[in-house]
Amino acid sequence: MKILNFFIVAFLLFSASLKSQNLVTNGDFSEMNGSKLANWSPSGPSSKVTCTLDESIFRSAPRAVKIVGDSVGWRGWRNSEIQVEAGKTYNISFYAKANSLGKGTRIGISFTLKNASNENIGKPVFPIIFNEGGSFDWKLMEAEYTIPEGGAKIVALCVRLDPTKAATPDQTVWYDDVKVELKK
Ligand SMILES: [Ca+2]
Repeated sequence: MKILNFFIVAFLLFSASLKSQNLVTNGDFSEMNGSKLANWSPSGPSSKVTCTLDESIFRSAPRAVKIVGDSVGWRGWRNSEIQVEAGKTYNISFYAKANSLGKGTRIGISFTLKNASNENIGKPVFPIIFNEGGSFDWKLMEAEYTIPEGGAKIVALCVRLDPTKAATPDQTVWYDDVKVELKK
């Protein structure tokens, strides 16, 4: 029986090692650092778009992030840097829920790529953009992205709300379970 238990444990460890690791620290928004969200901070130029935490609406307990805005100018929640390897492909994903998004308002994720010398490579990348407006319940959005030559880290990974002029008041997006995983 002991030998059988050993094989079961060994198999479980092996299975766990096959799963991709989420490179986004605190991607499920579960960890706090005092009164602030660990590893994430509000970011962006708009003073009329607000970033808050929501502990009543979430996909995974105990919370999700919420962004509300009705004016032009984006704002979002920004993560700290992620080490990546040039030439490798990564799966980028998150769950989003939305209320009353105006026509043309963009939600999604953006980041900047840097090389090992901390210099930007190209322009900011928008691997996932949704701009069809409306309201919807938790929905998985995902994309693959291959790191170009010289790329060493992803910085300013940001889940965001970019309202347009035609936006409706109180348009809201929630994000949860943000992941960047090496594609196997
Ligand atoms: Ca969560």
